[in-house]
Amino acid sequence: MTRPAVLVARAVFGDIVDRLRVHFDVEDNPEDRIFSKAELAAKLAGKAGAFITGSERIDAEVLDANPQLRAVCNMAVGYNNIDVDACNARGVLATNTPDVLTETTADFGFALMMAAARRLAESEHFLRRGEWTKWSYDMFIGSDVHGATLGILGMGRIGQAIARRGALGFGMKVVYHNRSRLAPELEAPLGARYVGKEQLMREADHLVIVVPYSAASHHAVGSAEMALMKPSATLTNVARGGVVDDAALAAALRERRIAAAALDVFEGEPKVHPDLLTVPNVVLTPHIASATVATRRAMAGLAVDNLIAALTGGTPPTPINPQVLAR
Ligand code: 8YV
Repeated sequence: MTRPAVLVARAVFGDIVDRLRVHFDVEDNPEDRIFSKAELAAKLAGKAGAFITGSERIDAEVLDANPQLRAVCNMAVGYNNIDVDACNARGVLATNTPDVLTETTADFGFALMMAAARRLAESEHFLRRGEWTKWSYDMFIGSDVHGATLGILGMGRIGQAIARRGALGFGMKVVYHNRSRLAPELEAPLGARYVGKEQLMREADHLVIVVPYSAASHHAVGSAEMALMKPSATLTNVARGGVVDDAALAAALRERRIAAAALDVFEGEPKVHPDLLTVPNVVLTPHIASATVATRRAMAGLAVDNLIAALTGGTPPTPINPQVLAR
């Protein structure tokens, strides 16, 4: 019997890819080229499944070019790179990697928020430029994190983990906005208060955005929302580029309509809006919130578990569209 073939679309831990070789003929990409859409469709020819990351877009065209494809397994919790409706229509299973990155991503979101509040990157750049010649009372004066109001947009697993850090570790008051309100037993230990989006913008000293990207969340935070924020407030985005209007944010930062921002994700990344590169009061990191050895290995391992189960008659642990399995 011939073994199913799978594509591993990006370079990833060799020992974890080796687990696929036990079951499948694996075409991998150790040189880590980013495939164009046409190349991706061509690479998928003859493949029953694919290990993908956020840089591979799986849409109707790619699926139609590959009617043999049965599973696409994303090494990411966010899956806006996958057209799930198109997968459903063609019976293709899609999987993601929830849970394993929650705490790591929350650590980084909290670190970014603190860096923005306390002007960490801006002051470090100043020091490296050799501009530190004397102490002064207001040099890189910022705002407190402890005791401040933490505003969370998107109170899913990662939002709740950031709220836990703020409430339990830093004595922060937590306000949040989400599609739906949390159960009282989840709100209570955090002292978390559900508010409308506008109120969230008005009340937050430190706004952290953790909402998944979709057509509905495109530019959920734009100039109108920023206009409601306190001039002393900070904005942190660890969700997806496109949830924040980056051009509007750069303008708000330049004009000091808000105090500072920290971004791990960008519209059209790895390109970064040029205006963000020239405003000093923003911390910029290259989409690394989940980047610890343990977590990236856990994410890769879970994507591999999903792919093996999907193609060997097992039960994939974290399907996005489990209804496909029932067919
Ligand atoms: C990934 C992420 O590193 O999981 C997600 O949704 O944004 C990151 O953890 C990235 O998407 C690579 O696939």
